[in-house]
Amino acid sequence: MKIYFIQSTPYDSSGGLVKKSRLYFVGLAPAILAALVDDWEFEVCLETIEPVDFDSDADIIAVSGMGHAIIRSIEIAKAFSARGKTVVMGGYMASLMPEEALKYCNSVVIGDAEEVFPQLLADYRNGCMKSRYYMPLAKLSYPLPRYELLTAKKIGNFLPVQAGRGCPHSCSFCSVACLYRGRYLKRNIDEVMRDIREVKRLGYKRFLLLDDNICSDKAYMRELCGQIKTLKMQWFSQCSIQIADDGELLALVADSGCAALSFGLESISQESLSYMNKGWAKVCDYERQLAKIAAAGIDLSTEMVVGADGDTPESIEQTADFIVLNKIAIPRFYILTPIPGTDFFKETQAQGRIVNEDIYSYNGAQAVHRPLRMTAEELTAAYWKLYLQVFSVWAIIRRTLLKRGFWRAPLKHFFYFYVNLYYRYQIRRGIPPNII
Ligand code: B12
Repeated sequence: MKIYFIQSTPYDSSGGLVKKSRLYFVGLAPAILAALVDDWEFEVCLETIEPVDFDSDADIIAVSGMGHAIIRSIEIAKAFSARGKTVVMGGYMASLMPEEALKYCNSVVIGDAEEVFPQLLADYRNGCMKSRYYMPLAKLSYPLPRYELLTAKKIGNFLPVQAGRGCPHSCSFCSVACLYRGRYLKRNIDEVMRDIREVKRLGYKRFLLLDDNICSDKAYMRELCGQIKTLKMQWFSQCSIQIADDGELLALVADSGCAALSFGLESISQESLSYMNKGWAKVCDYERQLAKIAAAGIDLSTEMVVGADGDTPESIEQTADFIVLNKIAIPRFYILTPIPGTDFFKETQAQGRIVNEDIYSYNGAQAVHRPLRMTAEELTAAYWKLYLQVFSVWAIIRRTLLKRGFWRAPLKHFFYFYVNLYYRYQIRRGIPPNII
C-alpha cells in the first residue's frame, strides 16, 4: 500500500507556480507521517522543487498546504479525485477550514495527525474511512522522523527538529493560536535529542528547532540547551523577544550553538499590538531587547505585520527606520490578513471590513480588509514601499555590513548581504521574501 504526500507550492503574482531549484527550509510533516505508518510505502513531493506526478500509482494521495498555497492543494486534490484516487488533506489551512477542504477530498485530518493518521489508514483498509479525523494530542511524542525522505531532495544544509507544538498565547490573527487555542505541548527532551543526534548522524551540522515559542519554558530550555551544547552543532529557531530579559538564559542559548533567532515583533505601534491581542509585547522595550540579543552573538530575524488598526501609512514608513536602525539582518513583513478560521477573520467579517471575499487570493502581500486608519489600497501601497525602503542597497549595507562585530565574522555578514540582495531581486519582481 502506498501514500503519495504532496506539499504544494503557492502561485506567484503572475499566476505561475513558485518554483525553486532548492527549498532551503523544509517542513517536518511528511517525515513524521511516514514514520507513523512504516508499513506503508511513502513517497514525498515538495512541489516547490519537483513536479507532481499526477499518474502516481499510490493508493492514497495526502495533500498538505500552507497559507495561500492551499488553492494549489485544492487543484491537486481535484485532479487526483478526477482520476478516481482517494485524497486526504491535512495541515494548517485544511484544519482551519475543514468544511471547505472536504468539498475537494475524501477525508480531512484536523490538527495533530499522530493519533489519527494510523487510524485513518486502518479505516481505509477496512473500507470505513471517515470524512474527518480530529484528536488533539494530550502528549506530543512520535517515532524518529524518516529524514531520509527529505535528505534525498534539494534542501538546505540543515534539517528540522521539533521541540514544541502550539502556543501559549492567543494573538487573534495567528493560525497557530487559533488552531491550538492556548495548548502548547513540549516533547520530552530525550526524544528531541534523539532527533538532533540523528540529524548529526546524517552528516548535518545545523538544525532548525521548530517551536513557536521556544523560550517560554525556561527550565525546559536550560536543560535542552545544556544537552544541545554537547553536540557542538549550530541551530536556529524563533521565540518571543522577552528572552532578552533573562541574561543567563540568553547566554546559555547562545553558548549552545544558537546562531539566529526569529522574533514575531509584529508592529512598532503598541496600539496595533493591543488590537491583535498581543499587548503583552512592549514596543518601548524592543530596541533594548534586540540590542541585548545581538550582543549575545545571536543574529536577528524579524517577522512583522502591517495594517492593524493602530497603523497609518506614516507608521508603516517609520517601520523601515526601525528595521535599519536596529540592523535586522533578515526582516520579513506581511500584510495583516484575516485567514479563514482565525478570530481576526471572524471579527473583520462581522464588522463588514473584508474588501476581498476570495479567500484563496489571500497571500499576505495584498490587503484584503479595510484597516481603521487607511484604505486597503493605501495599505498595499505602504507595504510594498516599506519593502523597497528596507531592501534599498544602502539599507541592506547598513543592516548587514556596517555593524559592530563585522570583523569578527566577515563571511557571515557577506552571506546575509547576499541573501538580502536575492530578496531585493525577488521583491522587485513582486515576490515577498517570505513566500518560500
Ligand atoms: C517550515 C515552514 C515553512 C517552510 C517550508 C515550506 C514547505 N513547502 O515545505 C517555508 C519557510 C518555506 C514556509 C513557507 C510558507 N509558510 Co510556513 N511554516 C513552516 C513552519 C515554521 C514549520 C512547519 C512544520 O514542519 N511544522 C511541524 C509539523 C510537524 O507540523 P505540521 O506541519 O502542522 O504537521 C502536522 C499536522 O498539521 C499534520 N499534517 C500536516 N500536513 C498534513 C497533510 C496530511 C494529508 C495529513 C493527513 C496530515 C498533515 O501532520 C503533522 C503531524 O501532526 C510552520 C510553523 C508551525 N508552527 O508549524 C509555518 C507555517 C506552516 N507556514 C505558514 C505560512 C503562511 C507559510 C507561507 C504561506 C508564508 C507566506 N506568506 O508566503 C509559505 C508557503 C510556502 C509553501 N511552499 O507552501 C503558516 C501556515 C498558516 C496557515 N493558515 O496555513 C505557519 C503555521 C506559520 C504561522 N505561524 O502562521 N513555511
